[in-house]
Parts: sequence; structure tokens; C-alpha cells
Amino acid sequence: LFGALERQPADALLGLIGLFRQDPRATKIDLGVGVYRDDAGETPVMQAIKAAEHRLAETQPTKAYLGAEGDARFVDLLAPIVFGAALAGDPGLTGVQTPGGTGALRLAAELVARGAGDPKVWIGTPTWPNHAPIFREAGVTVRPHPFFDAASGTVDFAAMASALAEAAPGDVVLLHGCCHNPTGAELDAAQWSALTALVVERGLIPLIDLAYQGLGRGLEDDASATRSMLAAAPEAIVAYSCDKNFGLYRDRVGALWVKADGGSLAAVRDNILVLARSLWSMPPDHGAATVREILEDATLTSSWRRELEEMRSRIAGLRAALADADARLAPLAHQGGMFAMLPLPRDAIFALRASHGIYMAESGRINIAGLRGETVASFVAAIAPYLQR
Ligand code: PLP
Ligand code: TYF
Repeated sequence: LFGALERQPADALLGLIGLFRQDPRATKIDLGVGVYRDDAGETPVMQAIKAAEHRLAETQPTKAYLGAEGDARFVDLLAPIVFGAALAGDPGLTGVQTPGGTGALRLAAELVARGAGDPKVWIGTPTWPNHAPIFREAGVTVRPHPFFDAASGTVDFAAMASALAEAAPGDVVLLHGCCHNPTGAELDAAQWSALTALVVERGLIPLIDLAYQGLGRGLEDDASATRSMLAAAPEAIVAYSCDKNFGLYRDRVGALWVKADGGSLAAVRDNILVLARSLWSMPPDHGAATVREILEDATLTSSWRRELEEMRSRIAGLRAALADADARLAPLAHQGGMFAMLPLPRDAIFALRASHGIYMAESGRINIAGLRGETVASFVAAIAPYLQR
């Protein structure tokens, strides 16, 4: 049975965790995997989460099965944060809890695979390295479109739009709602509205991956592109992660929403539930129950919002400091979120690892939260000889 299997490469991003750990140098800097870090370099459990977990431990009456949709109350309470009060109540929208944003994406991929007319999924270059495999493993054809102009550090919108003009009606366009991973580059408001018009005109289905809401420009701003796209497109998909903005990474908390017309919405939900049952039966409860506890309580909710805002502003401050430190990093000031892709050749990435203990992805992507106010200057001095722009 297994003789035909070939060896597979390990996940390069997650591999950085082990490489960093093995480095004995006290001055090493971890700019690898995308988890938030505070000024001490830690990724602590948020206070609101700790409080909600205590409450849950004391009051949760049972751990008996829920169902394939997971915690429906969690989904209902999260919806207004994602969509705003008006859209959250839209009867054309159906949502379920998923194991993280990855679970939401995989469930979306399986749903797309069942869609009419052999739909393809268009993904930007570059994007999160898991995007293409998630769709391919579900049997969906993936097509690339240009996204990032490395020279200017901005979205190459003309190239993106002209590639998407080739997409067939019914094809799916995967978009990062905010905080683009890995580039940090964002469409401006005019580009979002041009893209919305293109998507609607050509009958494309936007699939918005929203994994960093609140870590870019704030909870409202980070959701605004998702909301306007959803308001305009008759069919749309949102894959959501709570793993970054609630700091729940390993607990795997996410949600999938689909917007469809009244005639097909019930069948969409039935298919989502059938697919979820064969993928994971039901999603893990603990993290979502914790988020529910927070969102059911005004005090915990404001504590969570405050902590999230501290995280956001720490990242934004570091981003601004980087942009100021070297003219070739100036484009970072116009980007958003945890990530930036530095104009560094591949050999520089390895040289920086060997000579300075600076760990970043092979693409030149850095997790900005891995820096500290005091390390910005030495970091910029270390990369300066290699910067290309
Ligand atoms: N989408 C993007 C763009 C991501 O960076 C991540 C990171 O993990 C995910 C989705 C998946 O999130 P989760 O850890 O909740 O599965
Ligand atoms: O891009 C990142 O660093 C995060 C974390 O297989 C991550 O999205 C990285 C790789 C992976 C799963 C999560």
C-alpha cells in the first residue's frame, strides 16, 4: 500500500520554529512564523482568554457532542464583529464554526469542488503557502494571478485586474481581507471598489480569507473590504480565523460563512454540514466556547478589544520605525498587518541566519512582531548591506 508514496518536504515556515530553538545565541531574533509577540518576545495567553477559560472550567455543564456546525452561539456573536450589525443579520448568510481558518478554507475548497461548472480558484502571487495545497488536495484547480510589485512594495493592481479578467464566470477569487500574508501590501479603497465591480460584472465568487482582523488598522477598518465585497456580490465566501486576534493558535478556532441566494442557501448549508462531518465530524469546542464566553460578556469583550488594540499598535509602531530607518523600507509605511516582505536575495536570508541569528522566511517575509523597539536599529543595520530596492 505505502510503497508508492514519495517523501514530502516539511513546512518551511513551521520548520523555522525548530531552527530558532536550536540556535544558542542570546542575540538571536525570531521573525519567522506568524504569531504575535510582545515586547518580551512572548506570545502570552490574552487576559480575557484566561478569565473566560476560568469561567468555562467552573460553569461548563457538559462536554457532550454539539454537532457539525459547532457552537452556533459563537458564530452568531462573532458575526457582527466581522460583518457589522447590518450585514450580520442578513438572512442570505449562513455560518458554521470550523477548526481554525485552515478548516474554514478546506471546507470552502470542498464546497467549491462541488460547485457547478468545474470552478477554478484564483490566488495571488505570492500568498500564504498553504493556500494552493488546500485547494489542490480538495481537487480544485488553482490559477495564479499577479499581486505584488516587489519593486514598489505595493499591489500591482493593473496586472491583477487584467489576469482576473480572464477568469470564467463561477470561478472563485481568493482575497486576503486585510493584513496580506506574506507581503503586507493592501488594495486601497479605490482598488477594492474596482475589484468589487470586476467580480460582480464577471460573475466571480469572492472567497475572503480574514485571518488577522484587528491586527492591521483596527477591527472595523480591517473588515471594511470584506463587508463591501459581501454587500455587492450575490454569492461570496468568508473563511475566518480567531487564532491570531484571540491568540488561540493551537486551540484552532475559526468560522466559515457563505452568502447565497435564498433558493440555494439551505442546500449550501446542508452540503457544508455533510462535508464537515466527513472531514472532522465536529470542530473542537474549547477555543470557540472561550471566545463565546468573552463575546457574551461586555467586560470581557472590552478587555479583549483593549488587548487586541495594544497588539495592533505595537506592530504598527514597529512597522513605522522600520519604514523610517532606511529609505528602502519606506513602502512598509503604506502596508498593514504583521508581515512585510523585504527586498532581500535568498542568499542574504541564509547569511543573516548564519551571521546574526536573524530568522525569517526564505521569501524574505518577516513577522514584524518578532522585533522590539531596541532591536529595530541593529536589525536594519544587519540587513542594510543586502537590501535591494
Ligand atoms: N490564512 C492566512 C492568510 C494565514 O496566514 C493563516 C495562518 O495560519 C491562516 C489562514 C490559517 O489560520 P489558522 O491558524 O486559524 O488555521
Ligand atoms: O504564515 C504564517 O506564519 C502563519 C502560521 O503551515 C502558519 O500563518 C504557517 C505555516 C503553516 C501553518 C500556519
